[in-house]
Amino acid sequence: MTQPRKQLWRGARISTMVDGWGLIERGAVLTDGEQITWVGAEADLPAGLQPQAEHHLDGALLTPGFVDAHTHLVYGGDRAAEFEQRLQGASYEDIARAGGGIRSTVAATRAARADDLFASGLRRAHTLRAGGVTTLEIKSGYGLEAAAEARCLRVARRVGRETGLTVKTTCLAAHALPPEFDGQPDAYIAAVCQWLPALHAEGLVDAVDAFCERIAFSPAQTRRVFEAAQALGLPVKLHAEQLSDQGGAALAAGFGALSCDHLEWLSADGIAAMQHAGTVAMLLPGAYYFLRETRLPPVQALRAAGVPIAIATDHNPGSSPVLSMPLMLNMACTLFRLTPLEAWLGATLNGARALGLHDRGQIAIGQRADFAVWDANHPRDLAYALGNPLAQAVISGGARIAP
Ligand code: DI6
Ligand code: FE
Repeated sequence: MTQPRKQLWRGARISTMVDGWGLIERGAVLTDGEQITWVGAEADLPAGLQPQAEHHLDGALLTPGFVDAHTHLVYGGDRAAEFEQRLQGASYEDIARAGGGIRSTVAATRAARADDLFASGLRRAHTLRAGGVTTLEIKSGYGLEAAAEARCLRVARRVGRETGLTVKTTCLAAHALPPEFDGQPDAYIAAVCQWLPALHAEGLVDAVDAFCERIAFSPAQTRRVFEAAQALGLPVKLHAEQLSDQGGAALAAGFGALSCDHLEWLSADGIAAMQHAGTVAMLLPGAYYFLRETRLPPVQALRAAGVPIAIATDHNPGSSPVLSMPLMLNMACTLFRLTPLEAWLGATLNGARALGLHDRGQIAIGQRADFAVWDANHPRDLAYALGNPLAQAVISGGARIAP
């Protein structure tokens, strides 16, 4: 498919997400290849443009594509039985300690064929894409051995090639202790640190993550993973303060982390450290909801400190089997009391920052031509709609990738 270089997208209501909603009535966007080269009111379009293709959007809403900057999209099996157990009173931590939870997904992932992991990952990515996602982070963390981690990261890359989505991969080998290392978490962490150089050399790692928690790894173990990442020049991020306050956010901020994620138990010290480092606070309302958590992340304190807030699906089989960014907009507002604008910024611009990307998240000159077109009057309509609004069109780098 050869794509016309210069394209004009006209007749849209545009929300640029520059200085707030940045609404432009009867707006137009000009793209050249993968980039936006002009945005404004149609009435102000420069004369003599001669685009090679024109798209009339009939008053639809055009927004930046969503950046889903925290997912565990590639895995085998499901955890519906565990969901049932939790409804009968077992906690997420109880199940993990009893060898279920992440470990059961690890067993199913190791047993799966790569083609099957790819097929299920692709289906999930298609669903996210239909809901306006153009950039997607995918973590490993269900292989927990060198070959299985590499396999999942390769599948993630393949999902990116197949869907037209930008996929950023994160190595989360320090997600849980695999059974063969029972009682030897330090030995497992040493192994993870040894795997990183080869995974990186194969081009499979854009960032390194860990799960710093009572049921996972200690701050000292997390630090060793971060030191190994740092030695390779890789950025870090952290599952921090999800179930308890381990001081993980401050540790990660000390390594200049791109983001700290979950954060229900984040302390004032953690907030200060994140502010100092410019680390994004990644809030995950799907996991909060699905685990029926009651402790809210400290949204007001994050706001007051000026820490950028992002939101994402955290799609995974155990704590957040959700595949809709519009639904996350709604939950971020209803559960975490973000304003619709904060939720949108979290799902676009700040999500991009959480991946270290500065070329997307707004409709502006020089940004990537990544956008979604909606049957809506205003972006707040998508945060209001409690469901799974689908985009009329999803464009990545100037090319239509859905529907
Ligand atoms: N926190 C989470 O919410 C996911 N991973 C993590 O570290 C859950 C992963 C799972 O339960 O499979
Ligand atoms: Fe997660």
